[in-house]
Amino acid sequence: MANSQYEYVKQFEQPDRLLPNTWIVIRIDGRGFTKFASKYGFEKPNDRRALELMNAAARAVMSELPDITIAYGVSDEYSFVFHKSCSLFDRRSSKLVSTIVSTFTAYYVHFWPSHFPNTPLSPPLPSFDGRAVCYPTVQNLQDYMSWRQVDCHINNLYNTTFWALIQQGGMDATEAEKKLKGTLAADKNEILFSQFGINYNNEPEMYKKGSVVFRDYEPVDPGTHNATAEVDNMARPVQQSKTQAENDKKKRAKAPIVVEHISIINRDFWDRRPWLLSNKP
Ligand code: DGT
Ligand code: MG
Ligand code: MG
Ligand code: MG
Ligand code: MG
Repeated sequence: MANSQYEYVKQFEQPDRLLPNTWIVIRIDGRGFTKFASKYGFEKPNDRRALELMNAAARAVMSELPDITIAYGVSDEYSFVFHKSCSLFDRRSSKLVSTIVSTFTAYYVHFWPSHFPNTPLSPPLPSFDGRAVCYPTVQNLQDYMSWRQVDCHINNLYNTTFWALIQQGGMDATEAEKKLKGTLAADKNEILFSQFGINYNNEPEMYKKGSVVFRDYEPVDPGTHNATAEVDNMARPVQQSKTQAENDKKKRAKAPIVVEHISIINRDFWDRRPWLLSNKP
């Protein structure tokens, strides 16, 4: 761009680089989805079509942005995690957040007709807000993910019981709310079972656990990796590690992106998939 007398305005731009070496979580959330859900007749408390549409949009975002390690979705929200070593867009917050939000929204609208074939979208169209938060340790990141999944469980148990009282028990919203006031999880399980014959454990996993999206990818086995590196170190150490990194990158780019409805609170999830949090993404 040529210099001009106007160029000084550039100095007004504020830097917004996110703290280096921290896990970046970008959470997006549907704007006014209470109204949106009722406009399109989403089933209560869970609409499978709507949740699968969210998952399809999240998968598309992940395939466009290979820097995303894992994502977790529930209700009208999705959290996308960037590895702590990520340098995409120089870690500029507004650029990362706006890219995720607009890519997600575009795919949500794009995939709408395949999930709601009989209900065309009309204005006001769906939109999402977004924010970025940095977590300095793996423990903090795992606690963040656990927080969202616990929230999913608490809300789903409440909503499942609330709507059973209304849809099957004939209560109105005020009566159902009153009935549930001060109840613990065990009480809600008991109401569901004794009054409606519903065993909460048998409810769909997507409703109880939310959706976890990740690359089902296994880097070169560390054992083999090291052994090969040792032999090759003498001859051409730089090329070897470069090739391995390249191969890993290719493998990663090709890895299928899966959506599962499993516990991420349980350490086992992370232990079984060390590549998700490894130091060399
Ligand atoms: P916001 O985020 O401040 O703009 O406002 P809302 O209305 O989006 O509120 P939020 O995000 O706290 O809550 C999500 C709303 O979306 C909540 O009212 C329930 C609705 N929602 C999400 N998924 C479903 C679904 O599968 N079925 C139904 N019926 N509603 C859903
Ligand atoms: Mg909100
Ligand atoms: Mg919302
Ligand atoms: Mg929400
Ligand atoms: Mg541009």
